[in-house]
Amino acid sequence: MFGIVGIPVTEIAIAAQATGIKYVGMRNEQAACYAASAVGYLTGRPGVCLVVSGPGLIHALGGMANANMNCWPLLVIGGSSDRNQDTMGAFQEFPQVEACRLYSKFSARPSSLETIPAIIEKAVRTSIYGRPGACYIDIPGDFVNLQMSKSSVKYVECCLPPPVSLAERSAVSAAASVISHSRQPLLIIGKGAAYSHAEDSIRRLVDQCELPFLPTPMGKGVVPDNHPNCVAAARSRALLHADVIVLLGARLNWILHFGLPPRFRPDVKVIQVDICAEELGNNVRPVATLLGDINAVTQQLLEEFSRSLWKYPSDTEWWKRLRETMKNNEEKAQALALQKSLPMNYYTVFHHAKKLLPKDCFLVSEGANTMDIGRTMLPNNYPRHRLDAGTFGTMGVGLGFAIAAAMVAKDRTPNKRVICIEGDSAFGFSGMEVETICRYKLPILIIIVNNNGIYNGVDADSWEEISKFGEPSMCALPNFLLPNSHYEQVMSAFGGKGYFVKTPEELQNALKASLEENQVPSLINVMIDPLSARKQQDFPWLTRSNM
Ligand code: TPP
Repeated sequence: MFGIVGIPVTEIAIAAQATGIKYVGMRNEQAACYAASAVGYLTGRPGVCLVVSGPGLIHALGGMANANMNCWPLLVIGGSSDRNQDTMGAFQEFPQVEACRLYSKFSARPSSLETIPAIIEKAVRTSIYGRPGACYIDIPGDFVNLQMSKSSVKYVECCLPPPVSLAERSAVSAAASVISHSRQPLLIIGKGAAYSHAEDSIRRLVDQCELPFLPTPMGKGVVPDNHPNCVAAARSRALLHADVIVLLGARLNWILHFGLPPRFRPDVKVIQVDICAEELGNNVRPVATLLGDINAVTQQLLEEFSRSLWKYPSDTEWWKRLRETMKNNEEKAQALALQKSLPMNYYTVFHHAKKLLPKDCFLVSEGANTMDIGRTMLPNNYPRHRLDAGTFGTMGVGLGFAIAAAMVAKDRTPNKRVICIEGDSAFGFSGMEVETICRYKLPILIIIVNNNGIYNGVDADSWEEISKFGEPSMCALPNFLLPNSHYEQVMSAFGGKGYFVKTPEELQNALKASLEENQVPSLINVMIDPLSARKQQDFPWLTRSNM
């Protein structure tokens, strides 16, 4: 349970601890809600976000919206004004149940204390059944200290795990037939596949059928990025020329350019595998729809291919073109990474990080260039080990996600590191959660890739010049932030280790030092060229960031 206490929920947090629920006190409800939703993604059971009434709940709405967009389970419990003060202008009064309806699958207030267990069960069940999402429960202040006899409580057993649904057999055969007749097939692995723990079956599908695959940002690691069939380094070309695309828990939304030309062939045949019926047919009319659990449906496909023994030939023109493009793109990125000039560019920073970061770490990332370039440069080897701005493109998720990952790791894999790679703007959205990280001594390493701005910034001299023209609010571009900000001092202010680095050597040393100190949170503030950008792109639509 993550939250911020106050009237009327302090007692709920204390009671939760008394029953053995961990309570993590955060500094803003938005970050608390992001953290709770990330626990839902990582564990398949909703984390809880506990908030006070009115403004507390309103801060959490961002986290609820983000969870719904990502299809992650989440339970928000909000205190609200006493029932006999409703509509009277009570302290922090707000129509909370109504407000949460837009941001949740289920939003309700129990009618009495006795019904709380039943309503919690329904909220938990709703959050994880079907397409996962956020649920809200409203607890009026006067409930909190009400007395009742234990015998009148209607205890309810926790819901059964979500039922696993299979696709129609005819749809599976149709999909297998389309795939086996394709000349340029492509599997796209989304975070839905990660959520459904489909890693073993998808890995077998890739290996058995020798198919090229492309992960979406949080689908990375379902099959390791270093698998020879991963064509992430030729993403645009793979999307543009594939004649058959199999979507495994990935949606044809903005992240996949809606599945439409000019980014895709107009005649591309799409096979959709999804848990949600309403998702099927969005933007492109599919040739086959496989409604069901991604893991179970992938196993159905595997059975079908085991009968036919079909595999995609390894010597096709398609493979040749994909491999050439990958090699070309990797060489371009490598050339930028090895540039010696200072200040460093993005590629140099990630090149050094890649060499030193543990292979099994959680990677949390947000920012525009920082996140986009980092995604291409830093490999993921394990499923559910990448958390980022996601489907909603939300800045501010990073530290909450990192705290959630560290809390989950603490219980299950205690030595696992959480690396949180932030743009300097992105860090600003939830920077005070560094105090939370230090309070709970979480082994999180924050790396800020600092270009003094949003997308781009200016150096200190240019900032001085600009300031001479008048008020920065009138003269400075809206994306500029204060040059050379010492964000690492936020970390040292709370007892963690802070590093300010300008050269590759300083970066390497800071990385080594912070990774050695396993239990000390640290922050490396890496100054880069304020004008550093993505490498030259082959397609005009890739020259500007999407967010
Ligand atoms: N507010 C929210 C909540 N989400 C957003 N996506 C934005 C604003 C718009 N936005 C997109 S990326 C970004 C912002 C503010 C920050 C990019 O700058 P930075 O984090 O420094 O990364 P950089 O691109 O400079 O590496």
